[in-house]
Amino acid sequence: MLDWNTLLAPYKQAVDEMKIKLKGIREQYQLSSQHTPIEFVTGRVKPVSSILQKSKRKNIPLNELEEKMQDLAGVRVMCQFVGDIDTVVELVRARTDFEIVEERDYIKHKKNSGYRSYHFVLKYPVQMIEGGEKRILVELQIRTLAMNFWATIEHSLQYKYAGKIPAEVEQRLQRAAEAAFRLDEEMSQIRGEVQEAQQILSKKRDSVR
Ligand code: 0O2
Repeated sequence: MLDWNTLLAPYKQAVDEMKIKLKGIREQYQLSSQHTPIEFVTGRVKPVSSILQKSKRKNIPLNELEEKMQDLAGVRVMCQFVGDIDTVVELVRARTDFEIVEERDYIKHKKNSGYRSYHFVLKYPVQMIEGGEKRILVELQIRTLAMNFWATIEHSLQYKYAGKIPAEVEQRLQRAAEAAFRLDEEMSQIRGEVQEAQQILSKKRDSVR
Protein backbone atom coordinates (compact mmCIF):
# COMPACT_ATOMS: atom_id res chain seq x y z
CA MET A 1 0.00 0.00 0.00
CA LEU A 2 1.26 3.46 -0.93
CA ASP A 3 1.69 5.88 1.96
CA TRP A 4 0.21 8.92 0.24
CA ASN A 5 0.94 11.33 3.11
CA THR A 6 4.65 10.51 3.05
CA LEU A 7 4.84 10.48 -0.75
CA LEU A 8 3.07 13.82 -1.13
CA ALA A 9 4.67 15.67 1.84
CA PRO A 10 7.61 17.11 -0.17
CA TYR A 11 5.14 18.16 -2.91
CA LYS A 12 3.12 20.12 -0.36
CA GLN A 13 6.33 21.70 0.91
CA ALA A 14 7.32 22.69 -2.64
CA VAL A 15 3.89 24.20 -3.38
CA ASP A 16 4.00 26.23 -0.14
CA GLU A 17 7.54 27.47 -0.83
CA MET A 18 6.80 28.39 -4.45
CA LYS A 19 3.68 30.31 -3.40
CA ILE A 20 5.69 32.32 -0.88
CA LYS A 21 8.40 33.07 -3.45
CA LEU A 22 5.95 34.19 -6.12
CA LYS A 23 4.02 36.33 -3.64
CA GLY A 24 7.40 37.80 -2.63
CA ILE A 25 7.95 38.91 -6.23
CA ARG A 26 4.53 40.54 -6.19
CA GLU A 27 5.38 42.40 -2.98
CA GLN A 28 8.71 43.63 -4.38
CA TYR A 29 6.87 45.17 -7.34
CA GLN A 30 4.29 46.77 -5.08
CA LEU A 31 6.98 48.22 -2.78
CA SER A 32 8.74 49.81 -5.72
CA SER A 33 5.39 51.21 -6.97
CA GLN A 34 5.70 49.35 -10.25
CA HIS A 35 2.88 47.53 -11.99
CA THR A 36 3.03 43.95 -10.70
CA PRO A 37 2.89 41.27 -13.39
CA ILE A 38 1.51 38.86 -10.75
CA GLU A 39 -2.12 39.41 -9.79
CA PHE A 40 -2.46 36.37 -7.54
CA VAL A 41 -1.00 32.93 -6.95
CA THR A 42 -2.66 29.61 -6.14
CA GLY A 43 -1.30 26.14 -5.62
CA ARG A 44 -2.35 22.64 -4.77
CA VAL A 45 -1.11 19.11 -4.37
CA LYS A 46 -3.10 16.89 -6.73
CA PRO A 47 -5.80 15.05 -4.76
CA VAL A 48 -5.23 11.28 -4.53
CA SER A 49 -8.48 10.55 -6.43
CA SER A 50 -7.27 12.71 -9.38
CA ILE A 51 -3.84 11.06 -9.27
CA LEU A 52 -5.45 7.63 -9.53
CA GLN A 53 -7.72 8.73 -12.40
CA LYS A 54 -4.87 10.33 -14.34
CA SER A 55 -2.55 7.36 -13.79
CA LYS A 56 -5.23 5.08 -15.24
CA ARG A 57 -5.98 7.44 -18.15
CA LYS A 58 -2.30 7.88 -19.05
CA ASN A 59 -1.15 4.36 -18.13
CA ILE A 60 1.31 5.54 -15.51
CA PRO A 61 2.26 2.79 -13.02
CA LEU A 62 1.97 4.00 -9.42
CA ASN A 63 5.66 3.26 -8.77
CA GLU A 64 6.57 5.70 -11.59
CA LEU A 65 4.31 8.56 -10.49
CA GLU A 66 7.09 10.82 -9.28
CA GLU A 67 8.95 10.76 -12.61
CA LYS A 68 5.96 10.62 -14.95
CA MET A 69 3.18 12.69 -13.38
CA GLN A 70 4.52 16.19 -13.70
CA ASP A 71 1.72 17.99 -11.91
CA LEU A 72 1.56 16.27 -8.51
CA ALA A 73 2.59 19.72 -7.30
CA GLY A 74 0.85 22.51 -9.20
CA VAL A 75 1.30 26.25 -8.84
CA ARG A 76 -0.63 28.83 -10.84
CA VAL A 77 0.14 32.50 -11.43
CA MET A 78 -2.61 34.79 -12.64
CA CYS A 79 -1.76 37.99 -14.54
CA GLN A 80 -3.83 40.97 -15.63
CA PHE A 81 -2.35 41.32 -19.12
CA VAL A 82 -0.92 38.89 -21.68
CA GLY A 83 2.29 40.98 -21.67
CA ASP A 84 2.66 40.27 -17.94
CA ILE A 85 2.96 36.55 -18.76
CA ASP A 86 6.16 37.30 -20.74
CA THR A 87 7.54 39.19 -17.72
CA VAL A 88 6.77 36.29 -15.37
CA VAL A 89 8.28 33.80 -17.85
CA GLU A 90 11.51 35.85 -17.87
CA LEU A 91 11.51 36.06 -14.06
CA VAL A 92 11.14 32.28 -13.84
CA ARG A 93 13.93 31.70 -16.38
CA ALA A 94 16.24 33.96 -14.36
CA ARG A 95 15.77 32.06 -11.08
CA THR A 96 18.59 30.01 -9.66
CA ASP A 97 16.63 28.19 -6.93
CA PHE A 98 15.13 25.56 -9.27
CA GLU A 99 15.77 24.07 -12.67
CA ILE A 100 13.51 24.29 -15.72
CA VAL A 101 12.84 20.87 -17.22
CA GLU A 102 10.32 21.83 -19.87
CA GLU A 103 8.30 24.78 -21.20
CA ARG A 104 4.97 24.44 -23.00
CA ASP A 105 3.51 27.50 -24.66
CA TYR A 106 -0.21 26.87 -24.96
CA ILE A 107 -0.69 30.58 -25.72
CA LYS A 108 1.15 30.58 -29.05
CA HIS A 109 -0.12 27.03 -29.61
CA LYS A 110 -3.55 26.85 -27.98
CA LYS A 111 -4.98 23.40 -27.34
CA ASN A 112 -7.87 22.08 -29.46
CA SER A 113 -10.15 22.55 -26.46
CA GLY A 114 -9.45 26.31 -26.60
CA TYR A 115 -7.16 26.13 -23.53
CA ARG A 116 -4.46 28.79 -23.26
CA SER A 117 -1.73 29.05 -20.59
CA TYR A 118 2.05 29.03 -20.32
CA HIS A 119 3.40 25.92 -18.56
CA PHE A 120 6.75 25.24 -16.96
CA VAL A 121 7.83 21.91 -15.53
CA LEU A 122 10.39 22.61 -12.83
CA LYS A 123 12.73 20.46 -10.80
CA TYR A 124 12.45 21.92 -7.33
CA PRO A 125 14.81 20.99 -4.45
CA VAL A 126 13.15 20.25 -1.11
CA GLN A 127 15.45 20.07 1.94
CA MET A 128 14.96 16.81 3.84
CA ILE A 129 15.53 16.15 7.55
CA GLU A 130 17.68 13.12 6.66
CA GLY A 131 20.04 15.61 5.06
CA GLY A 132 20.39 16.48 1.42
CA GLU A 133 17.57 17.41 -0.90
CA LYS A 134 14.85 15.68 -2.86
CA ARG A 135 14.40 17.17 -6.30
CA ILE A 136 10.76 16.91 -7.29
CA LEU A 137 8.73 17.98 -10.32
CA VAL A 138 6.45 21.02 -10.02
CA GLU A 139 4.14 22.29 -12.77
CA LEU A 140 3.88 26.07 -12.93
CA GLN A 141 1.02 27.49 -15.00
CA ILE A 142 0.96 31.17 -15.95
CA ARG A 143 -2.20 32.67 -17.40
CA THR A 144 -4.30 35.84 -17.57
CA LEU A 145 -7.46 36.30 -15.52
CA ALA A 146 -9.51 35.74 -18.70
CA MET A 147 -7.63 32.51 -19.54
CA ASN A 148 -8.16 31.36 -15.95
CA PHE A 149 -11.88 32.14 -16.05
CA TRP A 150 -12.28 30.06 -19.20
CA ALA A 151 -10.12 27.15 -17.94
CA THR A 152 -11.97 27.00 -14.62
CA ILE A 153 -15.38 26.82 -16.30
CA GLU A 154 -14.18 24.29 -18.89
CA HIS A 155 -12.59 22.16 -16.18
CA SER A 156 -15.83 21.98 -14.22
CA LEU A 157 -17.78 21.08 -17.38
CA GLN A 158 -15.24 18.33 -18.17
CA TYR A 159 -15.89 17.03 -14.68
CA LYS A 160 -19.67 17.32 -15.00
CA TYR A 161 -19.75 15.45 -18.33
CA ALA A 162 -16.93 13.03 -17.34
CA GLY A 163 -14.78 14.26 -20.25
CA LYS A 164 -17.56 13.86 -22.84
CA ILE A 165 -18.88 17.40 -23.26
CA PRO A 166 -21.89 17.53 -25.66
CA ALA A 167 -21.09 19.05 -29.07
CA GLU A 168 -23.31 22.08 -28.51
CA VAL A 169 -21.67 22.94 -25.18
CA GLU A 170 -18.25 22.38 -26.75
CA GLN A 171 -19.10 24.88 -29.51
CA ARG A 172 -20.11 27.44 -26.93
CA LEU A 173 -16.86 26.81 -25.07
CA GLN A 174 -14.93 27.44 -28.29
CA ARG A 175 -16.77 30.73 -28.73
CA ALA A 176 -16.14 31.61 -25.10
CA ALA A 177 -12.42 30.88 -25.63
CA GLU A 178 -12.41 33.29 -28.58
CA ALA A 179 -14.22 35.91 -26.48
CA ALA A 180 -11.62 35.49 -23.69
CA PHE A 181 -8.87 35.91 -26.29
CA ARG A 182 -10.48 39.11 -27.59
CA LEU A 183 -10.93 40.40 -24.03
CA ASP A 184 -7.19 39.89 -23.42
CA GLU A 185 -6.43 41.76 -26.66
CA GLU A 186 -8.73 44.66 -25.78
CA MET A 187 -7.27 44.93 -22.29
CA SER A 188 -3.74 44.96 -23.72
CA GLN A 189 -4.76 47.89 -25.95
CA ILE A 190 -5.88 49.97 -22.95
CA ARG A 191 -3.16 48.65 -20.63
CA GLY A 192 -1.62 52.12 -20.11
CA GLU A 193 -4.98 53.62 -19.11
CA VAL A 194 -5.74 50.76 -16.71
CA GLN A 195 -2.32 50.97 -15.04
CA GLU A 196 -2.61 54.74 -14.57
CA ALA A 197 -5.99 54.26 -12.92
CA GLN A 198 -4.59 51.56 -10.64
CA GLN A 199 -1.65 53.79 -9.62
CA ILE A 200 -4.01 56.65 -8.74
CA LEU A 201 -6.13 54.27 -6.66
CA SER A 202 -3.15 52.78 -4.82
CA LYS A 203 -1.75 56.30 -4.01
CA LYS A 204 -5.19 57.29 -2.71
CA ARG A 205 -5.23 54.15 -0.50
CA ASP A 206 -1.72 54.93 0.82
CA SER A 207 -2.66 58.50 1.74
CA VAL A 208 -5.69 57.26 3.72
CA ARG A 209 -3.54 54.83 5.79
P1 0O2 B 1 -6.02 19.47 -12.55
O1 0O2 B 1 -5.25 19.46 -11.31
O2 0O2 B 1 -7.39 18.90 -12.35
O3 0O2 B 1 -6.00 20.78 -13.26
P2 0O2 B 1 -3.06 16.20 -20.02
O4 0O2 B 1 -3.21 15.98 -18.54
O5 0O2 B 1 -3.04 14.95 -20.81
O6 0O2 B 1 -4.07 17.22 -20.54
P3 0O2 B 1 -0.24 16.76 -19.62
O7 0O2 B 1 0.71 16.24 -20.66
O8 0O2 B 1 -0.27 16.06 -18.29
O9 0O2 B 1 -1.67 16.88 -20.28
O10 0O2 B 1 0.22 18.22 -19.33
P4 0O2 B 1 -0.37 19.64 -19.66
O11 0O2 B 1 -1.45 19.64 -20.69
O12 0O2 B 1 0.78 20.53 -19.91
O13 0O2 B 1 -0.94 20.04 -18.24
C1 0O2 B 1 -2.00 19.44 -17.65
C2 0O2 B 1 -2.74 20.48 -16.84
O14 0O2 B 1 -2.94 21.66 -17.62
C3 0O2 B 1 -4.14 20.01 -16.49
O15 0O2 B 1 -4.08 19.33 -15.29
C4 0O2 B 1 -4.91 21.31 -16.39
O16 0O2 B 1 -4.64 21.97 -15.16
C5 0O2 B 1 -4.28 22.12 -17.50
N1 0O2 B 1 -4.95 21.85 -18.77
C6 0O2 B 1 -4.39 21.30 -19.86
N2 0O2 B 1 -5.28 21.24 -20.86
C7 0O2 B 1 -6.43 21.76 -20.40
C8 0O2 B 1 -7.73 21.99 -21.00
O17 0O2 B 1 -8.00 21.68 -22.17
N3 0O2 B 1 -8.66 22.56 -20.19
C9 0O2 B 1 -8.39 22.93 -18.91
N4 0O2 B 1 -9.39 23.48 -18.20
N5 0O2 B 1 -7.20 22.71 -18.32
C10 0O2 B 1 -6.23 22.15 -19.07
P5 0O2 B 1 -5.11 18.17 -14.93
O18 0O2 B 1 -4.44 16.87 -15.05
O19 0O2 B 1 -6.38 18.35 -15.70
O20 0O2 B 1 -5.29 18.38 -13.41
